[in-house]
Amino acid sequence: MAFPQNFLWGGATAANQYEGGYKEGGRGLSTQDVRTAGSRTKKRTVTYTDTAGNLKEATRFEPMGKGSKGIIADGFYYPSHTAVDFYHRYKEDIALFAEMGFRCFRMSISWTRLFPLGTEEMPNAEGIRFYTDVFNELKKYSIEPLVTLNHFDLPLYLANEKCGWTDRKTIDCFVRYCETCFERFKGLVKYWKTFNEINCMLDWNKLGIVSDDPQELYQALHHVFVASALAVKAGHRIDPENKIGMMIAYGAVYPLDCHPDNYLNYLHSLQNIQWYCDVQCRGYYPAYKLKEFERNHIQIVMEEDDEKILREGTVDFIGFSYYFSSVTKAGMEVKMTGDQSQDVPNPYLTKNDWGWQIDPVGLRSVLIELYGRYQKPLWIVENGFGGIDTPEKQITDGKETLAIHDPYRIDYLKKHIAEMKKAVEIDGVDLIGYTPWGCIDLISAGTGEMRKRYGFIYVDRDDEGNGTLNRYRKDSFYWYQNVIRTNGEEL
Ligand code: BGP
Repeated sequence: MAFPQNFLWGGATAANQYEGGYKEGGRGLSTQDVRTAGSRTKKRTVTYTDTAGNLKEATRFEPMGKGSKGIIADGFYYPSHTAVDFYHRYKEDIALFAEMGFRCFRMSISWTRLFPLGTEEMPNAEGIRFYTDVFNELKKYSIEPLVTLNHFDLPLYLANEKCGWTDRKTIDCFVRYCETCFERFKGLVKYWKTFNEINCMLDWNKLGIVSDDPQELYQALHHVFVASALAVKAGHRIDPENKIGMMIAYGAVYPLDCHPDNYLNYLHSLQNIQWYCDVQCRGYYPAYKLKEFERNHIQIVMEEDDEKILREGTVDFIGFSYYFSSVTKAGMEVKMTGDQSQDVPNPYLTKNDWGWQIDPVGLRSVLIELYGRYQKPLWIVENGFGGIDTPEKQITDGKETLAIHDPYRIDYLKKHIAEMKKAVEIDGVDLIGYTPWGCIDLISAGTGEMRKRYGFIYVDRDDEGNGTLNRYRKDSFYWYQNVIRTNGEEL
């Protein structure tokens, strides 16, 4: 058998795209709650007021300017508010995950459900109760939770009033929140990740930053690194059983051809992604990044203990998302922004409807690359096929239901799992888990749409927020159930 007996098969979600209940149970607003819906051709925006009180919109990388405040405005649709309503339907969903045979379930905790403003000393009791109930429900079916402590959502209050991660004090707020999670959910949760896709955080939604000045962006990110390391240390102290990982968006990258300049650029593109792992796995900024800071006159202000904290707070495993690969050529920089359409097409690959180049072999290459470089256990915490499903009405046992035939999704996952298998069996990679993204249909992070579906479970909801929210098993549901049952032997 290629995969170890205890291999963690499961699926992945995130609170801001799945949970909903945005004003219930004492929850506070987050930066994701002021993000509108978009599409492949129309970018999502943040609605905010400028210092003169004018209502404005900004896309992800447009700096909003000092004094701007994210707000919910009339006439806009904000998909995170209801999302697909895990808040009220978690029992039904977890039962479906159990039916598929999940051994693990990746979810995130909404920071503002526990600390509505982010600055409180004590957590919101209702929030603690909600997650305790969810973890107990998972326990009932022996499903291990894998919890992301921060999946792109920052308390709106911290963003609006404290400039988010630009302010070093946000570190204390985050660490307090993490310590609360480690203490309150001790014995219920063992696997954690600090920040989702840390290499995709350089914008207002994640950092609460209103400028695009690299000096400010990197300083804010430095605070995130320190906060993550402190959280790792706290997690280990509170429960030595805890395994705490980092998380990065990591696609395969190729040089256009064997021209030496293209190869060199490819190496630099890799560094552009790897330096995040270097900091979180090795515990220090790599020399090539420090040189880059120096060239660009960026000076990271560090407090006396920061270097020590980074060294002591290295992670136990690497979690990464893998969806596509990219091609790089001299003069071009590859950024893992998550919603990029690949600028240089790869003639050997096909694309999905959102322009993402499908590359199962690239997943094996990435597993070899990451394991070779860091020798830490790896976990594919996101992977999957975002596509349009066409449900068909059918009558089963006299009741009308929906059938969803999704051979394209099965094909994508089958090919990726086959490559994972080779990485484990042939290349000796220590792979501990696989949690495909959006195991149940949810809101797309990049576009805010519902139509970009990843799930094994179909959710009746459209891009404007209409639909019953009822759940239906897709063909891929039964296929994945058999993959788990045979521990990946039958694909
Ligand atoms: C990653 C995020 C997820 C998820 C996924 C798919 O970047 O961690 O939150 O949504 O990408 O992206 P999208 O939803 O844009 O298809």
